[in-house]
Amino acid sequence: SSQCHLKGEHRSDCYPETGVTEAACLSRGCCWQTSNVKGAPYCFYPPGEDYSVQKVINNGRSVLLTRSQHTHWPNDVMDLQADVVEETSSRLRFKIYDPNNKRYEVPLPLNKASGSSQQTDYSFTIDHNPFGLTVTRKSTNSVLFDASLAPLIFSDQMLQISVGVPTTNLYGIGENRKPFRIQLEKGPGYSLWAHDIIPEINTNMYGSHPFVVGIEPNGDAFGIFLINSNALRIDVIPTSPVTIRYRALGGILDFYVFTGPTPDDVIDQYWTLIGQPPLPPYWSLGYHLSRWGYGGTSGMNATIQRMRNKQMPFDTIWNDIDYMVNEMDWTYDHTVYGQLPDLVKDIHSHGEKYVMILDPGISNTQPKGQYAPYDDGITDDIFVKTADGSAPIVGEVWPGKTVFPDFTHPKAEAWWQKHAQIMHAQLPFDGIWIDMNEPSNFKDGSVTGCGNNSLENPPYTPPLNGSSVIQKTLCMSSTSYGGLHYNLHNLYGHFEGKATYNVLKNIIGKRPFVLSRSTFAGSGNYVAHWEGDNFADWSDLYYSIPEVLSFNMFGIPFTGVDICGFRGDSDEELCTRWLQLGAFYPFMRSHNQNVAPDKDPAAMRFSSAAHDRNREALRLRYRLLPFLYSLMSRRRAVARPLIFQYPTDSAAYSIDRQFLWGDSLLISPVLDRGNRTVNAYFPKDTWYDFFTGAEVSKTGQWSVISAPLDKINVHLRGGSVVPTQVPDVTTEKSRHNDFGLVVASSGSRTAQGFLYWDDGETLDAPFNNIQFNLDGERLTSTVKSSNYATTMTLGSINVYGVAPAPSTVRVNGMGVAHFYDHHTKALSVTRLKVDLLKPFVMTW
Ligand code: MIG
Repeated sequence: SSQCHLKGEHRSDCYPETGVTEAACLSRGCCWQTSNVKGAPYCFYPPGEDYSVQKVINNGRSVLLTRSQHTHWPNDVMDLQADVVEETSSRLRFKIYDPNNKRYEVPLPLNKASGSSQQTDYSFTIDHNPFGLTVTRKSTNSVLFDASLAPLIFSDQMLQISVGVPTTNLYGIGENRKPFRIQLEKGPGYSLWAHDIIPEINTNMYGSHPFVVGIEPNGDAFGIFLINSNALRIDVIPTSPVTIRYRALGGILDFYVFTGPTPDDVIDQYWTLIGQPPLPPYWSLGYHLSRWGYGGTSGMNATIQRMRNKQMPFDTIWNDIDYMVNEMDWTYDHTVYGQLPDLVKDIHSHGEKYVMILDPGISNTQPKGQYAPYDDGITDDIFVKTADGSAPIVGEVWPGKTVFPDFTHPKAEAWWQKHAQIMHAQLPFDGIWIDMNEPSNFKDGSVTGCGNNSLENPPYTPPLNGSSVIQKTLCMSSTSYGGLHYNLHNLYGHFEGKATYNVLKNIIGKRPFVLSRSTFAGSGNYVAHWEGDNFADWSDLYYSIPEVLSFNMFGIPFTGVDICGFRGDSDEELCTRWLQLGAFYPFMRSHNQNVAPDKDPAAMRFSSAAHDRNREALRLRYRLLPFLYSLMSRRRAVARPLIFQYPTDSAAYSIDRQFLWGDSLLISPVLDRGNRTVNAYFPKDTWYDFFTGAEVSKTGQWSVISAPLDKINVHLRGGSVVPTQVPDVTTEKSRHNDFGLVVASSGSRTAQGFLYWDDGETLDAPFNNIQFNLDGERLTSTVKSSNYATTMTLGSINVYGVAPAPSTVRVNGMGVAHFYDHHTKALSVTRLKVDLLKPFVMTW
């Protein structure tokens, strides 16, 4: 019909499932027209059949909507309300919901702004017929969020909205494996549905983070967050403007738009809403040693001994599921792991820490009275139940048949704590690793399958691994205290993480360390994250960077991947390169599958030359820990893409083979076998080789730089001061060593930096904060805070970009011996004994 003439970019897909035909399309009452526009659907909703505004209320900030015709999706909500709330000057909330029947909403405490903001960086317009909303950046008139493009669909199990955005530079949407910048030319789509699957392109992975950041051509940035925990499909369609099409299988449409304007501002605005991650314990910033299948304490001991013998820094040793009896939580195997309590004592006496794994599945097949975690859970009634609520739903995981704790249940945390405490009395663990919390189930739904209903078989299912929502997880109709698994699935790991964090905090009375595989927006308040079951090859080495950068946007900066790869074999070159890059993951852990050969840095099958290189990578990590800790203390992203620092540099849009730590260090790893050079981009700025102080001569361009096997390229941005510390074999030791400063002079011969320091473990610890400032030939410190009583000695200072050669160097007025390299223009002073808790002055 004539009303079906609609330009491709304005069409809204009426047949998102596969197998569309003209007949099938028309039978839905939709339009069928071919199109040359890439990504445009042939089958689309007729324009005009959409919601329109019936009534404006609340001073133009809320509207009542209605539609006259049903869509083909079951149970359209015909009457809706949409609210626009100007929450802060840089944050707008846009919520579409059913005003007559309360629907499921994500039960997370967002940091709600107190009131309506008067002064905003944005304006908004509501279109009436059809209904639409646009949000415009006032300073540039750029339309950041254009939800007026296509019909809105709001049926019970299929909600769809399309949002136009003013840029092709988009980042975020996870957890999915992909290059850091969303590759628009591929018209990509992402399904967000927590799933136990090996990391692969185009598949839904362990967590859900419906957050995207856009960087406009002028460098202004904005963010869009849809808070919805149902299964989501987010397609990024290369129309003009680019369309982000959201489909949700339930809940409501609840958006937050952040206006930046810098990329860091956007991240800050997002984190302010979902929660800023707490500072982790200092030891957890050290290197973590883990594998599945040590074969008992003897195997653990062998690994520990070779690490210690070779003076390789590490802070922790971890146990995977093989430490348990029959893989049952809160047990340990009294045969091959019988010595574990003694080993943990030995670990602690060396200043090392112990972390072990827990899976959510609780065995329900033990004789009554034999397995208290199950018996108590039944008494407390805290397991996820079948659809009718009559009994716990039974799945199968490592211990065989299991039931699943309902961490939304008010009694679940006390139950978890009771068993943690009993275990802790025998094995005083320092951190907890929670795995399989998508939740993963070896059976689809349950051991007896699921009912046949619209929850298990929703009218629309996004492309999913296994193509079904129940694949490798619980039935959608199973019930928790907080509601249906259908709604809560993507939050299972989040609630387990929260409970585990609280329990650990209660037991040890210090900052908890919890590592979780499944996460949701806000999980960074409780947990660190790793990428799951990656593979020991070079491509997985590369994909670790987008993963780490994305999670630094998602509010879980404390992220890494299994160094050297979890699955498969590896060789010493790959492991060395991975340790070098891994030294710059905020969370640095090696882990290994049970069937894979040893890949630890001191593995016997690696040459002693490889051992030396690996030790260097670990020592570099430990040397930089005070800087990493200081970065983490800011509660901001730690690992950052270049584009966040140089948002107007179009050459940096797609760079994800290099990244920054804070705004100071540029890390340019080797990501290919055999390479002894790196093609690295240096944004227009001043850059120095971190190790030699030599200035990079050409910036604003790509350069091939040398990268021998024993070196990772790290460059320091002019204008930065990086605090370091003499490395040692554990953080307990290194924390007592001398500090150092590496100071990089900017073009205007200035530099700034700071050192945050506390006892590394106390909650709300008193802290010291020392700021450093370079101004020409004068470096000074200011002690901003000195509430943590300790000794902090500055042993060395390196200043890069010093010219002309200094004749005398004074520290606190006293002449000191110095070394000046005429070639690199680096000035260094060593053997200092400066008290960092008093202001100092260095002049030359
Ligand atoms: O079904 O506990 O991602 O790190 O070694 C595999 C065994 C279960 C998956 C985790 C991996 C861990 C493994 N686990």
